Amino acid sequence: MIEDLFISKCFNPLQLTTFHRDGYLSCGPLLTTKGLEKIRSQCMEAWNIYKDDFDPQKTWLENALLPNIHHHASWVRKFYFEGPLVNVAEQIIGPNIKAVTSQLTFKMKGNKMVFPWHQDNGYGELDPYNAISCLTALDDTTLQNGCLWLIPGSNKEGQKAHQQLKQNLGSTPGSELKAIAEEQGIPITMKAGECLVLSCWTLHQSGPNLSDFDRRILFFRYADADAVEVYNQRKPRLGRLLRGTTQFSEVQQFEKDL
Ligand SMILES: O=C(O)CCC(=O)C(=O)O
Repeated sequence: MIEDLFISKCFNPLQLTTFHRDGYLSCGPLLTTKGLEKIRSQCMEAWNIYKDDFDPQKTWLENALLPNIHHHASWVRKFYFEGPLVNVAEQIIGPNIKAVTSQLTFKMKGNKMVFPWHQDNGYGELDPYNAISCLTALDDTTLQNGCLWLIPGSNKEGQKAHQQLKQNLGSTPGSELKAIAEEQGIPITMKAGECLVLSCWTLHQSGPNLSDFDRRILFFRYADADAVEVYNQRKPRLGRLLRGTTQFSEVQQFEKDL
């Protein structure tokens, strides 16, 4: 039963105003204890099949990222396609919604790599610019184990120039961006099962995991159903249509039977 696993969520108007002003908002817990256990265990099954132990010679992507986790874990798929975040996405983006990214970003103990300052629209620029990233903590995230840092209000500054971050996650972004970010960034700690929603323009980073505990995050991104990839000749971004309609037939069909 979905109700045993997921906790429904609806922002009030004040919360929505806060989200649009600050570029982020905590949803609080979205997974029950049972839901958290189920999702964590399915994610770990997939992780152990596809990923090795942390290796400092490997890139951040190789060590910490497992894409398309909804292909490998049925309860993650339900959470992604039918869970409480779909309503949140509709409140923020509007009536037409697609699910455009699901991945694990697991900073396991021993992983001391930072994920440098960036906007999620810096990796994969989508237009319209109202996509959201939703980070659900599968462990408590702390200052010691590499919680997220972000700059409140940075969403108001729009699209930033990123230095080939897609290929080069281990490097630092432009020095100006880094200096501003380090002065203004705040840490966001979370309890396992809680979720943080970010605007596609909110600058964020995460630090090294210096603790003896894993720091596992389940990452989803939702976008307007007609969102296009600016970096890819404005082709429609493929993602399962979750709400409303789209002008693109390939989106209508995408992962329809998953
Ligand atoms: O999981 C992390 O440490 C950072 C994740 C992140 O910033 C992202 O996926 O955009």
